[in-house]
Amino acid sequence: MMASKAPRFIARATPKNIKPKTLQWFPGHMAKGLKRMQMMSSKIDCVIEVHDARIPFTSRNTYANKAYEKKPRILLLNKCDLVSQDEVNVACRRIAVQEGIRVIPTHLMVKNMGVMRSVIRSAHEMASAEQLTTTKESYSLFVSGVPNVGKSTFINLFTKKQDTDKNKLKIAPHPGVTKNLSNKVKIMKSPLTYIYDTPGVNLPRPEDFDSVMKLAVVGGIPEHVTGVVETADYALFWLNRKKEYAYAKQCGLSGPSNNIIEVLAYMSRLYAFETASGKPDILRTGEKFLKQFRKGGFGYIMLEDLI
Ligand SMILES: Nc1nc2c(ncn2[C@@H]2O[C@H](COP(=O)(O)OP(=O)(O)OP(=O)(O)O)[C@@H](O)[C@H]2O)c(=O)[nH]1
Ligand SMILES: [Mg+2]
Repeated sequence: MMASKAPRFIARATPKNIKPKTLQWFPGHMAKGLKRMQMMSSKIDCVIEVHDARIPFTSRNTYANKAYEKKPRILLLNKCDLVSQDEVNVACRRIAVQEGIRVIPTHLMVKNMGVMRSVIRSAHEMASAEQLTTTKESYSLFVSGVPNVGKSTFINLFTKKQDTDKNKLKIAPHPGVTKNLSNKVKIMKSPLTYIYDTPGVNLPRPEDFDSVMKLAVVGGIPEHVTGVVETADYALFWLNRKKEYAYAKQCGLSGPSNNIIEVLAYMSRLYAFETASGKPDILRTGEKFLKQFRKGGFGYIMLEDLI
């Protein structure tokens, strides 16, 4: 007798399974930060934009870019450790060709000062070319980008080991940590180079569903804004779309699923996450699911169709 084959899994075609709570997150500090960036812009020689490699096109905030649109820019595609090298290469090439800017893939959890100094040297070159000069006495740079991409982490790499925590910028794995434009930080003696940290700025209005949900999945918008289960559902959509099914086993399922409630119910059993009434604690499990996703626990995936 022939063994019956397991039915082939078909990933759902639409990401919009569950409606997000809201698509808007633009706290007051972002509007203030943007205004200050606009005011400071004339003093800046070059902008170092930091982006999340998992959403290389979405995290390009054209709205914030308007604050310094005439300035030369370098783009760091950060958190490359969470995406496949092939996808990073394609995304870097595509952005460089489409926008005519230099794109550098980075992984800032590893302190590679050679790469960091080459970023700053590129900023010097671009600023000098823009201002038609060969040397400048000093340079001032901005680091900018959407929340939680690693802007403050980048600057801290230049501060000395012996610096106390007081001198370091605050870093945390959630968005909205830097709330104000920082004082200038000296990062190079020769040529004298200063950099300013800036608050991560999102879109002031929900421009489109996918952009907001992608930002929420990678931690650029707090998941309580879009909804924990709703955000986890969007992450599940991309896991299935990219055929990354490791989550199924890790959540205690026998195979992939298009249903986030089913996935979280199984996962909650594994972790014994229950409500006081003994039901699966879907909310707490949803947070755990997102945490796992964000650290690459279910696979390293880019939330973009590159082909
Ligand atoms: N996996 C990984 N994590 C990173 C990398 N760079 C930074 N992080 C982490 O990302 C989180 C956010 O870093 P921050 O430097 O606070 O990000 P930010 O852009 O300044 O965030 P806001 O101030 O909220 O806008 C922290 O937990 C960092 O440790 C990276 O290359 N890879
Ligand atoms: Mg910061």
